[in-house]
Amino acid sequence: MGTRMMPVGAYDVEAVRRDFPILRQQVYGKPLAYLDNAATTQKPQGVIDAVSEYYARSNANIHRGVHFLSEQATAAYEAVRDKARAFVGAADRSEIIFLRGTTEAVNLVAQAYGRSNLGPGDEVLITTMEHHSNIVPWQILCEQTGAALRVAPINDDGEVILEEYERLLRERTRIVGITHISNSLGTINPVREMIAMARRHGATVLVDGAQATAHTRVDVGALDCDFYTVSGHKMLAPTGVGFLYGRRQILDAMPPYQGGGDMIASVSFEKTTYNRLPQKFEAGTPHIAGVLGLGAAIDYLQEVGLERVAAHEEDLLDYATQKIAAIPGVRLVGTAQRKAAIVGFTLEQVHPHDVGTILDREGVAVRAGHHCAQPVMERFGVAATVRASFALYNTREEVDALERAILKVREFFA
Ligand code: C6P
Repeated sequence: MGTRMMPVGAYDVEAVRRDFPILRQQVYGKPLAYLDNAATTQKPQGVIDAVSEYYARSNANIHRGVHFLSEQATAAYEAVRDKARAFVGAADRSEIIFLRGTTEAVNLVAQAYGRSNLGPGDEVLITTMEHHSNIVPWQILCEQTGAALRVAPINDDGEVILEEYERLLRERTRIVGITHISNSLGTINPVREMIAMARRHGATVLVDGAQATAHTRVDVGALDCDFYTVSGHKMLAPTGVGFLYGRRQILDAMPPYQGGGDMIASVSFEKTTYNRLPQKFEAGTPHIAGVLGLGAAIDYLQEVGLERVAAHEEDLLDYATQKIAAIPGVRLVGTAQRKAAIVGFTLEQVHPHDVGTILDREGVAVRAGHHCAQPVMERFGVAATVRASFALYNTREEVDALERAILKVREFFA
């Protein structure tokens, strides 16, 4: 599948870039510097090929047909479940539920686990830095059950204040939802420590891994979390696919999330019984092509090596932080000690959307806005930020292009 030619040893970013056809283009006559990876990453040729080969050669529905193509598609789909299990260090393949991504995963847990386990007086604890996907499903759950939502505050660097977090863990805390890496601040949370604290208080813990899996190695066994969510499109895979890891005993005891085909053992008008894990939570025809693309993305990340990716991105983060912070009028938003390669900032006197638009004309793609984390914006007293977010194929030259473009914005508004 892969067409990579990267030598073992040195990190050859140019070789990585060659695997991503979209990066070869120019926009507005300028080389594209794609720095919006927290929104979605680009896809290597191996992922694109996995999707198109499925449609060209083995398209069929899975788990249903007795014919050759269906058996092939089923085997390929289930093989990705094994890859995903190993990728996040889960103990059992039935703990991997293929879904649309993190949003669907959190909603599944809130509805299927939360509604049957929470009642009036119970509490759900999250943090100020959560993405709306890890806020709103819990608010809906609280409205439905009479439970209350509690929020652990963050400090001026964008780090969770651990003493406050621990103080908010109480006897009635049933669920804790925390992000592994903040999409707006870049903070890498001390999730292992936070999970251990929550478990000491008997809470069930969900970790939002949307921003983590393309940048750092994840081991759900070592983390000891109950749920971990993955968005495929943020880790080189197609959009519309991801998965939920769930601890087996908890998933087994949970009622289904959605009803339909594939999630049943038998159906009659008198009584329907449900399928085993993981099919119990995979109602209807899934995104088969997407899952195959996800398998190719996992292969690609494993081949390049997440430790090497992390080291490369750390270098980019240091370089970019130094360059951007030195520009007069820049205020960094998110200065945690442990950070992923995400740099959020504002520029004095210029609206972030204007910054984003001018950067775009220079070929530099960033995101400007609230990043679906409005409580973070409120905490820092800004309406929006500009966010540059890096991935394994970005270069120091692209950071230089970003710096030049920000300086142009300053000149333009001076
Ligand atoms: N953040 C961003 O530009 P989905 O859309 O379901 O794959 O993931 C939602 C989500 C959940 N948690 C975190 C920490 C996220 O960053 C995201 C998606 C994108 O930052 C789009 S808003």
